[in-house]
Parts: sequence; C-alpha cells; structure tokens
Amino acid sequence: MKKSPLQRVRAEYQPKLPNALKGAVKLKVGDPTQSVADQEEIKKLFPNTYGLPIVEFIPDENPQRVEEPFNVGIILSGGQAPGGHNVVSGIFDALKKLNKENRLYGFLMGPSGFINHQYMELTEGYIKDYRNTGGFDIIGSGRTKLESPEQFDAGLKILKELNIKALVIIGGDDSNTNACVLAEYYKANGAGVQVIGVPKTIDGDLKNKWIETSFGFDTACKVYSEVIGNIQRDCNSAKKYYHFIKLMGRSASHIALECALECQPNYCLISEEVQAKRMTLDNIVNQLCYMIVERAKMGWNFGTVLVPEGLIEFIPSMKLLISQLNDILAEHAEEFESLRDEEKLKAIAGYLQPAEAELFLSLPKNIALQLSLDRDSHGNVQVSLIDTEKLLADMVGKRLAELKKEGEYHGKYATQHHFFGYEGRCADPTNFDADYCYALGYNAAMLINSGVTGYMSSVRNLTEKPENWIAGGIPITMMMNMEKRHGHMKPVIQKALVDLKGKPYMKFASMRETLMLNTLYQYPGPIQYFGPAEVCDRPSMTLLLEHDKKI
Ligand code: FBP
Repeated sequence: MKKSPLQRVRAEYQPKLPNALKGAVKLKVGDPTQSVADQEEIKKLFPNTYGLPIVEFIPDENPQRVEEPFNVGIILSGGQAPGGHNVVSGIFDALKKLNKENRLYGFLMGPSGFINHQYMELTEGYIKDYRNTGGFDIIGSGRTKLESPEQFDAGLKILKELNIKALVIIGGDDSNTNACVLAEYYKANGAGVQVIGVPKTIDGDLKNKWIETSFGFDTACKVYSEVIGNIQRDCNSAKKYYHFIKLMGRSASHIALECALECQPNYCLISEEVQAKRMTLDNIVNQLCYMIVERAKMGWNFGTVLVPEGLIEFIPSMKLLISQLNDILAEHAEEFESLRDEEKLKAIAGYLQPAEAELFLSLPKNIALQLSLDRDSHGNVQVSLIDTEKLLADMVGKRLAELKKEGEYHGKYATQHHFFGYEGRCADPTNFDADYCYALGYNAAMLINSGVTGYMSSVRNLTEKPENWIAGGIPITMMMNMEKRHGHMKPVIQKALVDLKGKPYMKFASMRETLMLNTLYQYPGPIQYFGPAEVCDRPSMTLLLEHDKKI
C-alpha cells in the first residue's frame, strides 16, 4: 500500500505508555464495588461478576512468573472512532511482550464475525500499516447486537477452536453492556473465557468517575472544530451568512459543547438544557431570532449556530410526537405506502393526538416526511437523518419575516447548512488518542494476563502526561443501572449526558450572552502531530475543565 509522507512518518510514532505499564506489573486490588444504582437487581442478574474490586497496575520489582502462551480475540463494535487501530496494536505489542507465542485474532465486521466465525490472525506484518491511523478497516466494524445465549454459544465454538482465552470488545455503552452479559454467561457456564471491554465512541457519552473519556472524542471534536473555525473565518470575512452546523453525537451534546468551547460560535444548542427547561421549538426559534435581531442592530448579518444531532428528541413536544409516530408507522405502514406525500402526511396526522397532529402539520413538509419515513431496525426515527439544522434555519427565517413586517427587524438573513459527523470518525488520531488508545489496548492485555473478566480497561489521570496515567480495570457491573429498553427493564451501563451542573457546561453558559452579541470566534486550526506539546498533546477542553485545569 503506497503511503503519503505524513502516513509514513506517522507510522513510526511510538505511542507513550504509562510508567506503570512499562515493565512487569502486579495488581493492586481495591475494595468490593457496587453498581451506580439498582444494586439488588444488578446483583441478581450478575451473580458471578457483581461486586468485583477496582484493580490498578503497579510496577512489580520482583517478577517471578514465566508467562504461559495464550490467544486473544478482538471485536470492533459500532461506529468508528479515531484510535481503534492503536487499541489493536497496544493489545498486540503487550501480548508479544508477555510471550512471543501469544496470538491475536480479529473477528471481521463486528460481532457478526464472531457469531459467524469470520476471523483473521493479526500479525506484525499486517498490523504495521495500521499503527497510528484512523478508521476500523483493520478488521472492520458492525452493529450486530451480541445479546442472546445462542450467539454466545456460537461464538464460544470458535473461541475454543482457536484456543482463545479472552475476548476484547471495543465498543460504546451498549457493546460494553453486552460484553458484561457475555462475561457473566461464560463465567456461569464455566466456559473458561475472559471478556474485557474497551470504551469507544466519538459521542463521549461512555464516561464516569473511572472512565474519564471514551476514545475518539478528542480527535473527532478537533476535526470538527478545525472546520467550524474555517467556516467562522469565512463567515467573518464575507459577513453575509448565518451558518447552521449540525454535529454528530446521537443523544448527548458533548461534541457540540466541546466544539463550542473550542470555537466560540455565536450560539450552541445543548439538548440536555432544552429538555431540562422544557423548551419548545418556538422557544428555540425565538432565542435565535433575539440574537439575529440584536446583531443586525450592530450591522452584523452573519453568525454561526451549532446544533447537536439529537436535539429533536430532547424537545419535549417533539419527543411526544416522535413516540406517537413510531407506534403509528409501525402499525399502519402498509396503508401509507401507496399514498402521495401530501395525502400521507394527512393520513398520519389523522392517527395523532390533536396537539401532536397540529405540531406535525405545522412542520415544513420535508421534515414531516423525514419524521414519517426514516426508521431504524427497532422502529425508531433515525435522528441523524433529520435535517434539524435546516428546520431551525427555515423556522427562524419565517419568524424574522414576521418581525420585519412588524418593524422589529431590519437586517438581511441568508443561511448555509452543514452536517459534520462522518468527516471526523476515521481521522488519524491526535497524539492524545494515539497514546490513550495504545495504553487502553496494552492495559487490556495486562488485565487478561492477570486473569480477570467482566472488566473495562481503564486509563485515568488523563490531563497529566501519559507517563503519569493510572492503568487498571473497572468492573463493568459497577457502571450499570436498570433502564427501560424496548418496553422491558434491562441492566445497562448508565449513559453520560451533558451534566448541567458540570464545569464544561457552566463555562459555556457563562459565555453565552457575550458570544451571541459579539464576534469572538476562535480558529483552532488542524490537528498537529509535531511541535510544542501545548499544541500537539492538549486534551479536550471538556477533560481539562472537568479536571479543574485552565483552558
Ligand atoms: P457509536 O455509539 O457506536 O460509537 O456510534 C456513534 C455514532 O457516530 C453517532 O454519533 C451517530 O449518530 C451514529 O454513530 C451513526 O451511525 P451509523 O454509522 O450507523 O450511520
């Protein structure tokens, strides 16, 4: 494979390891743990993996053991996140350091490769081209849910065939929940296979006291921030557009918030705040109009607005409408199939409750159609396919026209729309993600070697230099609570939404009015790999603020 000059040089980058993992290690074992909520139910569901202690690696000055060879399998699960390849190379290097005979197998295209026995052995010759690169193409990823005993048994067959002692699942909150269920199942059935999770997702919503951030968030946010910065420079040069920029992140608004802290746009919506304040679409539109009217008074007819992908589901009235639509579409899909757009919308509205029908019919036609047509395999509307940024821009435009008629607004309003998501998910990892991922992988191999199961690889103290990072394992049951999923109460890892009392949000909220009524754009520029540490190694604003560091 021909490589670009940057790829060639970058391939030689040796990610930094925490001091604690550099030589032989031993485990410091903490006290027994409890789940974050619903302790009794979780304990009952995970009798073999509940209450395990937090473990931490410390250097072992007098290593006695000669390590027996063993094999490991890995699965990349869900959406891509920068740094996945370094998790793989970290696991590989640690395995080979423990014993040259150790082997690493990758299951292809996510959990389905595990169930259907599609795999490959990962060797140094193959891995070397992927070190420090973005993407999950080393073995591919997929969204098959690994949740039934039949799937677990099918997977066990190939694990036994390949003499695999442990499986590493690299995924988000749902995949790690499933890793824990699998660990419990294998332990309960005496399968003799360990399961270890690694926290991945650009969305940043798999985090807690022990998992300070999921990998990929840092890089993805820096890619989006670079482009938002470029748009802001354009916007401030031509001074003629309002740019509405939607950012990935399914439910949580961490990405939008991080980009707002980095770029200082004129406005950034935070879904969690919209929900907490029970804001309506009109409230949001009025807020935006207030800003545009005030800026127009100063002669500024331009600005930037960040919109988190999941916003629509956090607006209480829209949430209600979407949940009614999900049921109606599931029940009457065939009836709507042959109808033309206008007729279809009318027919659907006929099944909605009066308030929701009124809201539905008041929406622009394309949005009402997107809400009606695009459902995922679970029957839910796929929020990423809804042009929320266009919806807001159009509604603001209509309201401004009214204000103009009333003599309240004298500006010009022209818009541009953008959606940034896929652009950042496979970017080459920042130094932070390259180091963090390598350490997460290396640490996962050490956890396997120490014999534990049902743990998530945890590397902490992340605002310090990598040498001082703390490495160890957190029992996955510790992060769990019971939640309603598809009508049933299920044990799941608690998702971390933006904390409205947390420092990153508070910092942004304290700047909000100033950002609206001024033009204080920041232009973070592209990711840098070579140069001063303050430029190349700086963690996300979110992490810095959460750790009481200056930004
Ligand atoms: P994960 O939760 O699996 O990490 O995926 C996150 C994400 O990137 C979201 O931000 C986005 O809504 C979704 O994946 C898009 O999914 P797909 O890749 O299937 O289009």
